[in-house]
Amino acid sequence: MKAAGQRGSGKAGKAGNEGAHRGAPLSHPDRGPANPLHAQPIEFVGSFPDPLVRVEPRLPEIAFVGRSNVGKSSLLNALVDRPGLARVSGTPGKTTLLNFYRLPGFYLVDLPGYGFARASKSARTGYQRLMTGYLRGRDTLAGIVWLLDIRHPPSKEDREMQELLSASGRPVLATFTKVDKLTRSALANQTRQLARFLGLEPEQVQLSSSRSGLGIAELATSIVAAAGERSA
Ligand SMILES: Nc1nc2c(ncn2[C@@H]2O[C@H](COP(=O)(O)OP(=O)(O)O)[C@@H](O)[C@H]2O)c(=O)[nH]1
Ligand SMILES: [Mg+2]
Repeated sequence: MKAAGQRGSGKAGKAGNEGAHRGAPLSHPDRGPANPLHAQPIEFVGSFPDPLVRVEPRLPEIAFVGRSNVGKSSLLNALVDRPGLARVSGTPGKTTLLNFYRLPGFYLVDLPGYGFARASKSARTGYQRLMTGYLRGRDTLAGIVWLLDIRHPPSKEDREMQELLSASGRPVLATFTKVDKLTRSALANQTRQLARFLGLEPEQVQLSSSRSGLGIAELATSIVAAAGERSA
């Protein structure tokens, strides 16, 4: 991560000696909030097939859901600024495991993706059971980050997930991913349209890009707040 003062003016070298700011980086007014997850240690705990698995210690969990390839693992890595932590894949995977990552006060859970085109009927049923079990039955679940690709209208599976999420009664934060792929004007149009398709106000959605970093600190801030509310 670049520090606030590194914006490429020729004065940078001099400022290094004269600047009064040592220690914690200051957030730059043009850049929005600092990311509260960057300074925290994080470790992979394990992958589990059982949606009600006991993970010790008991802490609140924030889960990431969305179709395969929407950018869940990349987003998780960007949020904690650890590029290789969760495995990023160019080809949609068919894993049906819950991947737990531990921060000091809560877990991040990378859930399996849906909408994998070639999945068999029994794989779909297994997925449905896993997700229903997790989203409805897990009492440590403090919030869900739901990812949708900004470039595509919601799929049938996105609709089904929306129903499952709303039936679960959990706090959900929708984020439209890969916004770096669109021009500024296409972005504004797509945001409006996709939000309308989902019955959301554009303000209820966080735009994000794991590549450019847009929206990452904002999402991290929301995640910390949701986890904190749960443990309070
Ligand atoms: N341009 C762009 N590509 C992304 C972004 N996030 C993920 N990707 C790419 O999308 C593909 C799937 O990402 P991954 O994180 O594995 O998705 P997952 O299946 O939902 O976990 C990979 O090729 C990533 O490099 C993003 O913000 N911008
Ligand atoms: Mg993944």
